[in-house]
Amino acid sequence: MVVDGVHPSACPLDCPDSCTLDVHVTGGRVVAVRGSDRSSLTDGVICGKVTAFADHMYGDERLTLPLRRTGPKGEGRFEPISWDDALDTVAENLARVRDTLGGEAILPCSYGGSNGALTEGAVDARLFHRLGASNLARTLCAMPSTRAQTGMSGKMVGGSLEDVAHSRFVVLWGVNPSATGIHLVSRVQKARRAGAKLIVVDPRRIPLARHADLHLRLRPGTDLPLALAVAHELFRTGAADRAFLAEHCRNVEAFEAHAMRWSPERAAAVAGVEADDVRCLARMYAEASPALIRCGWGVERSRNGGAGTFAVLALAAVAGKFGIRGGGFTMSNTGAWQLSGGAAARAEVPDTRWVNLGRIGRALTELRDPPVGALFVYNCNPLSTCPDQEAVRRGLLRDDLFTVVHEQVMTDTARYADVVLPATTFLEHHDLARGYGNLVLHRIRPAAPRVGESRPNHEVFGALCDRLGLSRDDDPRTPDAMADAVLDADGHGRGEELRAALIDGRPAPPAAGARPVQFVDTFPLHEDRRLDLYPEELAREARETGPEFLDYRPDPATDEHPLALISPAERGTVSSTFGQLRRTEVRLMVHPGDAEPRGIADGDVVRVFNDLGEVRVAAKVTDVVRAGVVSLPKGLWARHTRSGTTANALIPDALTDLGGGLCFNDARVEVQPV
Ligand SMILES: Nc1nc2c(c(=O)[nH]1)N[C@H]1C(S)=C(S)[C@@H](COP(=O)(O)OP(=O)(O)OC[C@H]3O[C@@H](n4cnc5c(=O)[nH]c(N)nc54)[C@H](O)[C@@H]3O)O[C@H]1N2
Ligand SMILES: Nc1nc2c(c(=O)[nH]1)N[C@H]1C(S)=C(S)[C@@H](COP(=O)(O)OP(=O)(O)OC[C@H]3O[C@@H](n4cnc5c(=O)[nH]c(N)nc54)[C@H](O)[C@@H]3O)O[C@H]1N2
Ligand SMILES: [Mo]
Repeated sequence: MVVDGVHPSACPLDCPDSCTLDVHVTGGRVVAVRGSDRSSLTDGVICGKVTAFADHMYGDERLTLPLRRTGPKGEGRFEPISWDDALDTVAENLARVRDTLGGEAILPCSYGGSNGALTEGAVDARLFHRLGASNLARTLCAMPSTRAQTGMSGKMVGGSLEDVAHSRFVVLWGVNPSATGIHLVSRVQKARRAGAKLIVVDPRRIPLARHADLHLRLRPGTDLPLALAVAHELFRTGAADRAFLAEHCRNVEAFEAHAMRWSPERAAAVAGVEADDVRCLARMYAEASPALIRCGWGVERSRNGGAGTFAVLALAAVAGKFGIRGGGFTMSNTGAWQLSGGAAARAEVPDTRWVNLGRIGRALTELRDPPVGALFVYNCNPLSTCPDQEAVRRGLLRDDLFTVVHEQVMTDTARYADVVLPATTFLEHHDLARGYGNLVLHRIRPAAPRVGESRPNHEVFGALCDRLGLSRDDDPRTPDAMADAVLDADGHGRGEELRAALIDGRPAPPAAGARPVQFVDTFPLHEDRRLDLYPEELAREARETGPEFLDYRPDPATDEHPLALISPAERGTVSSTFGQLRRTEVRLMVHPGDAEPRGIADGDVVRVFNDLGEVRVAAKVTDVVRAGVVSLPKGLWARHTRSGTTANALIPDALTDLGGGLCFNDARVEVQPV
């Protein structure tokens, strides 16, 4: 029972900051969500999105009842049905598809809606694994960079975001914290006030670039040659830390050989920056301490994304920037935890085919033996967030596909469902969430009564397991039993300790501590505790997908489609989450040097197109983007453009060099006035 008052909670949305929250409830409704000071990173401050979370919970578009489709797919006409009817229909269809086409014809589709261990990979995994469904390769984000980090260090924990305030040199490389993790902004500003230099490497002038000492506005997808050229300069000028490299790294020669092929001049020509700026970055970095590289996810989403991320992070080793608070690198800190919802699933991963989520359009339209007969979407809005939007749409339109969508609001994807199930939000259900930037673990409990008849994931999947005869007596079913199962399986053996720590909404630190220093408190997880600068596993993987590891894969621009399209994160949404609340008009950013020869004036409606599709939107002529690059926000809904298509309609489903990730920042397009 949830009562009025102020309840502790935490945000499990897909964001590095994992804020600790206080939720004010009056008359059974959330009236305010505020940042708590129970955790030092949050420090009483949260973003506008979660401050306004009540608008998402209680807005007109919130789903409150189970629905059955009454019109053609995509039209969005539904009628309410009871939960019993809805669950019976879903169970019957899953059983039908399994019995006629085989378990592999069932495809789960989930990604970043909830980063919690009780809402993702838990009872859902129990259902799909026991059904013998196809396995989902969750590639939409962080795959290339995870491969790079794992190969280099086994995913060594990075520094805490709080400690950025101690840095005297901060490189923001392909990250825009003003939108995507606001607590870094105040720490960067604090460091700057204490004299730190700030470097930004981004094709756009992000808000923090206005305060930067140096801004390298590279062409998208050219981080690899740029970072190798910085390494080249460090080696050439004798600034490389040979003692650190000898003691703590392996395969230095192979990395150095690749770096020496990229003079600042050669890299500058490819990346579209000044060679002097490359040298300047190397010199300033070599001289500064503590010096930090904060790498974001803008780098990984291209043909060179895995190797590019690798080369960026390797600079900290070449320059020997570890062993000091505020130094080293930081990117994803999930390596700090060895916890997974799988411990609550109690189900083996079946030996069935793997389907790459980023190629779901292809999967729905082309897979045979068996084709996909049932699609179960939850924690995800694939029509808005996956590549090749028109292929995804063609797949969702198939008459012989049974689609169920478990959602909080009527997303673009949900409009194509046969059955829509209303989902609770994180203020209405239990979860266990670990930060991927902030080093915290939270036990989330319901802070407010459920809206309408919405239900949490574990209840829906549990009910389906029951109906399909897949439940077992010893399955953890209640949130507490599930949380205990996850914590008891902690790879660091800290189950008891974590359980005791996670009371009263207090966050718990990882085994490495809340503010670890690299090469003091945390080390590479390889057996010899060394960083590998040319890992054999990555060399093998690169060879399977193209040229050698750390060899540059050239720009795919053509005469017909000369402009690079990027689609970075926006302040008001998390991917497509909260998109229904977006009221402002969306515009395509075009550089004046690209707009003028095409006869495009500010505010004109333009067609952005390539062989895959077309988007019609108004143009914003601005030098926030560099020449040769156009930008549309990620996570748009159909309603946000004149054509009902978004950037994803222009993004091919080509895979990155490592990890089978997606090239969201590597599409090529042309733009014309309409
Ligand atoms: N408000 C908000 N917060 C979010 C999200 C959101 O959608 N909205 N998304 C969440 C998620 S899922 C993630 S993964 C993180 C992502 O967090 P970030 O890494 O900050 O996000 P992105 O916006 O993808 O990319 C960052 C920057 O990379 C730049 N960029 C594009 N291409 C390149 C390139 O080739 N090289 C370089 N160096 N830079 C490039 C873009 O211009 C952008 O400014 O944020 C999370 N937080
Ligand atoms: N063009 C372009 N596309 C991109 C990217 C890009 O840079 N450019 N970035 C990619 C990135 S970084 C990411 S992470 C992906 C994200 O892609 P998605 O995983 O599709 O993320 P969201 O758009 O946030 O959709 C998540 C949905 O889950 C729902 N949800 C939230 N909590 C729950 C829950 O507890 N239960 C259920 N059943 N549903 C819930 C939300 O309401 C929301 O509609 O998008 C990728 N797509
Ligand atoms: Mo992401």
